[in-house]
Amino acid sequence: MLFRNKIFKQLPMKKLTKLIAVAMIAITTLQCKKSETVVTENQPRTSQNSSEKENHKHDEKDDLKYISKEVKVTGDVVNQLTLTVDSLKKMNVKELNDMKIVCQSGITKDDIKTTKGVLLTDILEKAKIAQQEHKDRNFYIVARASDDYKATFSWAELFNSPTGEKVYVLFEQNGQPLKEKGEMIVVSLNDTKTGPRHVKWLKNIEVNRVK
Ligand SMILES: Nc1nc2c(c(=O)[nH]1)N[C@H]1C(S)=C(S)[C@@H](COP(=O)(O)O)O[C@H]1N2
Ligand SMILES: [Mo]
Repeated sequence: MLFRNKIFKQLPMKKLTKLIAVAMIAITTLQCKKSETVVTENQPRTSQNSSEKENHKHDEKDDLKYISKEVKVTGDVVNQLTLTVDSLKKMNVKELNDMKIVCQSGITKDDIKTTKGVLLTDILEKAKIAQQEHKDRNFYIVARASDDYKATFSWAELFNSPTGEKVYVLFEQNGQPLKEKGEMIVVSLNDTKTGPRHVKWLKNIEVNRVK
Protein backbone atom coordinates (compact mmCIF):
# COMPACT_ATOMS: atom_id res chain seq x y z
CA MET A 1 0.00 0.00 0.00
CA LEU A 2 2.77 2.31 1.01
CA PHE A 3 4.66 1.37 -2.16
CA ARG A 4 1.65 2.05 -4.40
CA ASN A 5 1.08 5.42 -2.81
CA LYS A 6 4.67 6.28 -3.49
CA ILE A 7 4.32 5.53 -7.23
CA PHE A 8 1.11 7.53 -7.47
CA LYS A 9 2.72 10.48 -5.81
CA GLN A 10 5.76 10.39 -8.07
CA LEU A 11 3.81 9.94 -11.32
CA PRO A 12 1.22 12.57 -12.24
CA MET A 13 -2.08 11.12 -13.57
CA LYS A 14 -1.38 12.11 -17.22
CA LYS A 15 1.93 10.29 -17.26
CA LEU A 16 0.38 7.24 -15.68
CA THR A 17 -2.33 7.04 -18.35
CA LYS A 18 0.35 7.33 -21.04
CA LEU A 19 2.36 4.56 -19.43
CA ILE A 20 -0.63 2.25 -19.33
CA ALA A 21 -1.49 3.02 -22.97
CA VAL A 22 2.06 2.26 -24.12
CA ALA A 23 2.06 -1.00 -22.16
CA MET A 24 -1.25 -2.05 -23.73
CA ILE A 25 -0.05 -1.28 -27.27
CA ALA A 26 3.11 -3.30 -26.61
CA ILE A 27 1.10 -6.29 -25.39
CA THR A 28 -1.30 -6.15 -28.36
CA THR A 29 1.59 -5.93 -30.86
CA LEU A 30 3.30 -8.89 -29.25
CA GLN A 31 0.12 -10.92 -29.49
CA CYS A 32 -0.37 -10.05 -33.18
CA LYS A 33 3.20 -11.12 -33.95
CA LYS A 34 2.60 -14.36 -32.13
CA SER A 35 -0.53 -15.25 -34.12
CA GLU A 36 1.22 -14.32 -37.38
CA THR A 37 3.96 -16.80 -36.59
CA VAL A 38 1.41 -19.50 -35.91
CA VAL A 39 -0.28 -18.89 -39.29
CA THR A 40 3.00 -19.18 -41.21
CA GLU A 41 3.96 -22.29 -39.28
CA ASN A 42 0.65 -23.92 -40.15
CA GLN A 43 0.96 -23.15 -43.85
CA PRO A 44 2.33 -26.15 -45.72
CA ARG A 45 5.54 -25.31 -47.54
CA THR A 46 4.64 -26.84 -50.86
CA SER A 47 7.19 -27.05 -53.60
CA GLN A 48 4.94 -24.69 -55.57
CA ASN A 49 5.21 -21.95 -52.95
CA SER A 50 8.97 -21.96 -52.80
CA SER A 51 9.68 -22.57 -56.48
CA GLU A 52 7.38 -19.72 -57.58
CA LYS A 53 9.55 -17.32 -55.65
CA GLU A 54 12.88 -18.77 -56.63
CA ASN A 55 12.66 -20.29 -60.10
CA HIS A 56 10.80 -17.63 -62.03
CA LYS A 57 13.04 -14.72 -61.22
CA HIS A 58 15.05 -13.47 -64.12
CA ASP A 59 17.28 -10.46 -64.20
CA GLU A 60 16.62 -7.75 -66.74
CA LYS A 61 19.29 -8.99 -69.15
CA ASP A 62 17.43 -12.31 -69.38
CA ASP A 63 14.14 -10.53 -70.07
CA LEU A 64 15.54 -9.12 -73.32
CA LYS A 65 16.93 -12.52 -74.29
CA TYR A 66 13.45 -14.10 -73.96
CA ILE A 67 11.59 -11.64 -76.19
CA SER A 68 9.75 -13.49 -78.96
CA LYS A 69 8.50 -11.67 -82.05
CA GLU A 70 6.41 -14.56 -83.35
CA VAL A 71 3.90 -16.94 -81.84
CA LYS A 72 3.33 -20.21 -83.68
CA VAL A 73 -0.01 -21.98 -83.40
CA THR A 74 0.74 -25.66 -83.94
CA GLY A 75 -0.46 -29.21 -83.26
CA ASP A 76 -3.95 -30.50 -84.00
CA VAL A 77 -5.04 -27.58 -86.15
CA VAL A 78 -6.13 -27.32 -89.77
CA ASN A 79 -4.23 -24.04 -90.35
CA GLN A 80 -0.90 -23.55 -88.62
CA LEU A 81 -0.51 -19.85 -87.85
CA THR A 82 2.40 -17.53 -87.17
CA LEU A 83 1.15 -14.58 -85.17
CA THR A 84 2.93 -11.24 -84.87
CA VAL A 85 1.85 -8.01 -83.21
CA ASP A 86 0.93 -6.69 -86.68
CA SER A 87 -1.19 -9.72 -87.55
CA LEU A 88 -3.01 -9.52 -84.19
CA LYS A 89 -3.79 -5.85 -84.84
CA LYS A 90 -5.72 -6.95 -87.96
CA MET A 91 -7.94 -9.27 -85.91
CA ASN A 92 -10.80 -8.42 -83.52
CA VAL A 93 -8.85 -6.32 -80.99
CA LYS A 94 -10.34 -5.74 -77.54
CA GLU A 95 -9.29 -3.05 -75.11
CA LEU A 96 -9.25 -4.03 -71.42
CA ASN A 97 -9.04 -1.87 -68.33
CA ASP A 98 -7.51 -2.38 -64.88
CA MET A 99 -5.72 -5.67 -65.33
CA LYS A 100 -4.32 -7.00 -62.07
CA ILE A 101 -1.68 -9.73 -62.11
CA VAL A 102 -1.81 -11.56 -58.79
CA CYS A 103 0.75 -14.23 -57.94
CA GLN A 104 -0.27 -17.57 -56.46
CA SER A 105 1.22 -16.21 -53.21
CA GLY A 106 -1.41 -13.44 -53.17
CA ILE A 107 0.99 -10.61 -54.00
CA THR A 108 -0.22 -8.19 -56.71
CA LYS A 109 2.66 -8.11 -59.17
CA ASP A 110 1.21 -5.66 -61.64
CA ASP A 111 -1.81 -3.40 -62.07
CA ILE A 112 -2.17 -2.15 -65.62
CA LYS A 113 -4.56 0.60 -66.64
CA THR A 114 -5.24 -0.40 -70.23
CA THR A 115 -4.18 -3.30 -72.40
CA LYS A 116 -5.03 -4.50 -75.90
CA GLY A 117 -5.32 -8.03 -77.17
CA VAL A 118 -7.20 -10.68 -79.09
CA LEU A 119 -9.28 -13.51 -77.59
CA LEU A 120 -7.49 -16.85 -77.64
CA THR A 121 -10.75 -18.43 -78.88
CA ASP A 122 -10.69 -16.09 -81.93
CA ILE A 123 -7.12 -17.23 -82.68
CA LEU A 124 -8.05 -20.91 -82.28
CA GLU A 125 -11.10 -20.48 -84.50
CA LYS A 126 -8.81 -19.07 -87.19
CA ALA A 127 -6.39 -21.98 -86.76
CA LYS A 128 -9.37 -24.41 -86.64
CA ILE A 129 -8.90 -27.17 -84.12
CA ALA A 130 -8.92 -30.44 -86.07
CA GLN A 131 -12.11 -31.92 -84.65
CA GLN A 132 -13.08 -35.12 -86.44
CA GLU A 133 -16.68 -35.09 -85.34
CA HIS A 134 -19.11 -33.45 -82.93
CA LYS A 135 -17.95 -35.33 -79.83
CA ASP A 136 -14.24 -34.96 -80.58
CA ARG A 137 -13.60 -32.14 -78.12
CA ASN A 138 -11.02 -33.43 -75.65
CA PHE A 139 -8.14 -31.14 -76.45
CA TYR A 140 -5.67 -29.26 -74.26
CA ILE A 141 -4.00 -26.06 -75.33
CA VAL A 142 -0.56 -25.16 -73.99
CA ALA A 143 0.63 -21.54 -74.09
CA ARG A 144 4.42 -21.84 -73.96
CA ALA A 145 7.03 -19.11 -73.48
CA SER A 146 10.63 -18.91 -74.66
CA ASP A 147 11.85 -19.56 -71.07
CA ASP A 148 9.61 -22.66 -71.17
CA TYR A 149 7.13 -21.25 -68.65
CA LYS A 150 3.72 -22.57 -69.65
CA ALA A 151 -0.02 -22.47 -68.96
CA THR A 152 -2.57 -25.10 -69.97
CA PHE A 153 -6.21 -24.72 -70.99
CA SER A 154 -8.77 -27.35 -71.84
CA TRP A 155 -11.06 -27.14 -74.86
CA ALA A 156 -14.11 -26.95 -72.57
CA GLU A 157 -12.60 -24.17 -70.46
CA LEU A 158 -12.04 -22.07 -73.57
CA PHE A 159 -15.15 -22.88 -75.60
CA ASN A 160 -17.72 -23.88 -72.99
CA SER A 161 -17.09 -21.87 -69.81
CA PRO A 162 -16.74 -18.24 -68.66
CA THR A 163 -12.94 -18.68 -68.47
CA GLY A 164 -12.67 -18.67 -72.25
CA GLU A 165 -14.42 -15.33 -72.52
CA LYS A 166 -11.42 -13.69 -70.85
CA VAL A 167 -8.35 -15.47 -72.16
CA TYR A 168 -6.38 -13.05 -74.32
CA VAL A 169 -3.19 -12.75 -76.27
CA LEU A 170 -2.07 -9.25 -75.34
CA PHE A 171 0.31 -7.08 -77.35
CA GLU A 172 0.02 -3.60 -75.82
CA GLN A 173 -0.02 -1.96 -72.36
CA ASN A 174 -0.92 1.64 -71.67
CA GLY A 175 -0.57 2.42 -75.38
CA GLN A 176 2.95 0.96 -75.54
CA PRO A 177 4.24 -2.27 -77.10
CA LEU A 178 5.14 -4.92 -74.50
CA LYS A 179 8.89 -4.92 -75.20
CA GLU A 180 10.72 -6.62 -72.30
CA LYS A 181 7.67 -8.76 -71.43
CA GLY A 182 6.80 -9.89 -74.88
CA GLU A 183 6.13 -9.10 -77.54
CA MET A 184 2.95 -11.08 -76.72
CA ILE A 185 1.44 -12.35 -73.46
CA VAL A 186 -1.32 -14.88 -72.75
CA VAL A 187 -3.49 -14.06 -69.77
CA SER A 188 -6.58 -15.66 -68.24
CA LEU A 189 -8.42 -12.83 -66.52
CA ASN A 190 -11.25 -14.89 -65.01
CA ASP A 191 -8.81 -16.97 -62.97
CA THR A 192 -8.88 -16.55 -59.17
CA LYS A 193 -5.17 -15.61 -59.28
CA THR A 194 -4.14 -14.20 -62.63
CA GLY A 195 -0.35 -14.66 -62.21
CA PRO A 196 -0.05 -18.40 -62.93
CA ARG A 197 -1.78 -18.28 -66.35
CA HIS A 198 -0.02 -15.06 -67.36
CA VAL A 199 2.59 -16.14 -69.89
CA LYS A 200 5.16 -13.53 -70.84
CA TRP A 201 7.43 -14.03 -73.89
CA LEU A 202 4.76 -16.20 -75.51
CA LYS A 203 6.27 -18.33 -78.27
CA ASN A 204 3.87 -21.19 -78.97
CA ILE A 205 0.24 -22.13 -78.71
CA GLU A 206 0.06 -25.91 -78.97
CA VAL A 207 -3.18 -27.77 -79.55
CA ASN A 208 -3.16 -31.41 -78.45
CA ARG A 209 -5.83 -34.08 -78.59
CA VAL A 210 -6.10 -36.08 -75.36
CA LYS A 211 -4.90 -39.57 -76.17
N1 LIG B 1 7.40 -16.58 -69.39
C1 LIG B 1 7.12 -16.41 -68.09
N2 LIG B 1 5.94 -15.94 -67.72
C2 LIG B 1 5.63 -15.80 -66.39
C3 LIG B 1 6.57 -16.13 -65.40
C4 LIG B 1 7.83 -16.63 -65.84
O1 LIG B 1 8.73 -16.97 -65.07
N3 LIG B 1 8.07 -16.75 -67.18
N4 LIG B 1 6.23 -15.96 -64.08
C5 LIG B 1 4.79 -16.00 -63.74
C6 LIG B 1 4.47 -15.61 -62.40
S1 LIG B 1 4.93 -16.70 -61.17
C7 LIG B 1 3.72 -14.48 -62.10
S2 LIG B 1 3.16 -14.18 -60.55
C8 LIG B 1 3.38 -13.51 -63.15
C9 LIG B 1 3.83 -12.13 -62.80
O2 LIG B 1 5.18 -12.21 -62.62
P1 LIG B 1 6.19 -11.03 -62.98
O3 LIG B 1 6.15 -10.09 -61.87
O4 LIG B 1 7.50 -11.72 -63.12
O5 LIG B 1 5.72 -10.44 -64.27
O6 LIG B 1 3.93 -13.85 -64.39
C10 LIG B 1 3.94 -15.21 -64.72
N5 LIG B 1 4.42 -15.34 -66.07
MO1 LIG C 1 3.77 -16.08 -59.35
